[in-house]
Amino acid sequence: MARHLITSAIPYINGIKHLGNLVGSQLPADLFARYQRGRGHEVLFLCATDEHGTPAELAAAKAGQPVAEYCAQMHAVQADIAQGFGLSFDHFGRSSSPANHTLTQHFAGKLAENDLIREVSETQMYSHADGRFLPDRYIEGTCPNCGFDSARGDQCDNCTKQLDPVDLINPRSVISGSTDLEMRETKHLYLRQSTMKDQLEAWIDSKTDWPVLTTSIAKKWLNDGDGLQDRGITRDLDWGIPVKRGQQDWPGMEGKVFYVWFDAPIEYIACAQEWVDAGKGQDWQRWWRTDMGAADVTYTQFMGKDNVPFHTLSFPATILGSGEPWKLVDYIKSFNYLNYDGGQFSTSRGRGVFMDQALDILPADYWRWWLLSHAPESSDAEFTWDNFQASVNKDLADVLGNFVSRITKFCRAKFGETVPEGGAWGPQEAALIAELGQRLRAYEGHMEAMEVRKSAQELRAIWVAGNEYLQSAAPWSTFKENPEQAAAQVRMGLNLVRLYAVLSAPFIPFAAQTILTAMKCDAHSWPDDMQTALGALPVGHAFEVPDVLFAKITDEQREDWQARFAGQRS
Ligand code: B3M
Ligand code: ZN
Repeated sequence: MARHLITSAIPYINGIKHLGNLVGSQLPADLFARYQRGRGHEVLFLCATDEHGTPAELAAAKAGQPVAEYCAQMHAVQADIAQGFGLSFDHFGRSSSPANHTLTQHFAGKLAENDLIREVSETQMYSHADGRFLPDRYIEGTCPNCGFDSARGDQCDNCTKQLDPVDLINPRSVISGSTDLEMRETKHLYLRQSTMKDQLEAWIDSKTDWPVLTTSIAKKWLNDGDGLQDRGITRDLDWGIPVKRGQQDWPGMEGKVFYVWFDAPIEYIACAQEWVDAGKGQDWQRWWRTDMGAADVTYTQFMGKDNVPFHTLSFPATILGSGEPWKLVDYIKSFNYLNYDGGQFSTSRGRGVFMDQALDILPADYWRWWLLSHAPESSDAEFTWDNFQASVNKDLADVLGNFVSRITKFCRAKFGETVPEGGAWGPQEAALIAELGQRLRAYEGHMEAMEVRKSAQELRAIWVAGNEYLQSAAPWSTFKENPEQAAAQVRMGLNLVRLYAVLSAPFIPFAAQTILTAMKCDAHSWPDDMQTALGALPVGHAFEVPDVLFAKITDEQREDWQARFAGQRS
């Protein structure tokens, strides 16, 4: 039995994620976790909310709530939606947890001990009215480039020019509106990652099996100069993890917190502690410390391409720089972007389908199937309602759903709701078994390699093979001449139904469970030998015809949804 540690990039706390976010990290991570569990391996699958930084503070302010309260509430909302999508996290943690506070401070202490931290004096905008330093996004003013009057300190949303707060004309505080601002000196901690270039490069070079998307981004940042510059890891914010050196105060750092991107990946580790604290498991070090049992763990991370630099450079710099035997990632699966109906998903404009809305209109499996079978792997992908309707109706309703319903109903009509006796399998069944055996190995190969689209294609081909068999064996015709042989064909069909549930569960877990329940079968085990797997439901085994598994999407629904999600979520 192998051991798989799997993490998905942890979604920001501020708001509900759209389908593009989902398919870029959490959903493929879930696919892989479900598959590895299905194969009988030991899996620890972790995710969390990313709760610090200015976006969290601003969103809480906008909602008129204290930020801690806002985060607690949004965490519950996100956890609920994740469950609705069948995301099978062993634990869904919070980067604001006590475990992450302690661990983040611990890492900072170790980095300081190893002379990898330096203090830098900077000048930053200070607001007298607010009594605090203002991070870039807390300052607004007139854009010097286009004259837009609500340009942010880091960027103008109107002309997209990157800005520095000092560039703004008539700068004001976003918190109070006050213009009583001054540039003041403030000290920050920088991680000296530039000194670790050789070590990081050697590590990345050793990962010859990584996907091109991951390696090319890592290399670009490594060699572009900018990527490995020493990085500020502290901020003048109220909300976050207080800057400490282990458990010691850090003179000069009073009132400051760690930068969100410093503590967020550390939450991958802290989340395992939360998992233990929540009573769901024991011994988190066994997953994370190579000196405490994690040497044989395979660690895989899933994320969108914009997160790759942080996971290939900054986080490894934290881990390596600590000098302690923490587990480093073995494989990083990254994704391009999913676009929405001729443009981009937009959280700020409410353009596209968001996770809560998706579940309001259709069951999770419809989305899971479409998203995974169209995952943006080799390039960006696009969601269109036509394509969604076509692939749900064809793959799920016509191919899989129809197969299940046809064979179970036919059996009920002619033989009753038990696996019928009589006849024997011949050359046609032997050919099907051989084909399925081959396809199964191909499916496994793609799943192991995390080739999401290819896996979906192969699974679909496995469903199609059953349909073609049924079409040509035609037990409804055979039955008239030779009911015994028809019984043998039906036995094959019913066993295919069970097999499909097992093989499809990583993609469409809810439908898979419905099928297994209807087949009164709790044999989830992954097929080894195809012949044996297709004998799992013996003669006399009782089942029930399941309800319709997948209702087709009508043209009317499609048009209605297309209009509804075009923009302006309230
Ligand atoms: N929250 C960004 C994102 O959701 C960020 C990922 C953190 S992973 C440690 O895309
Ligand atoms: Zn501008």
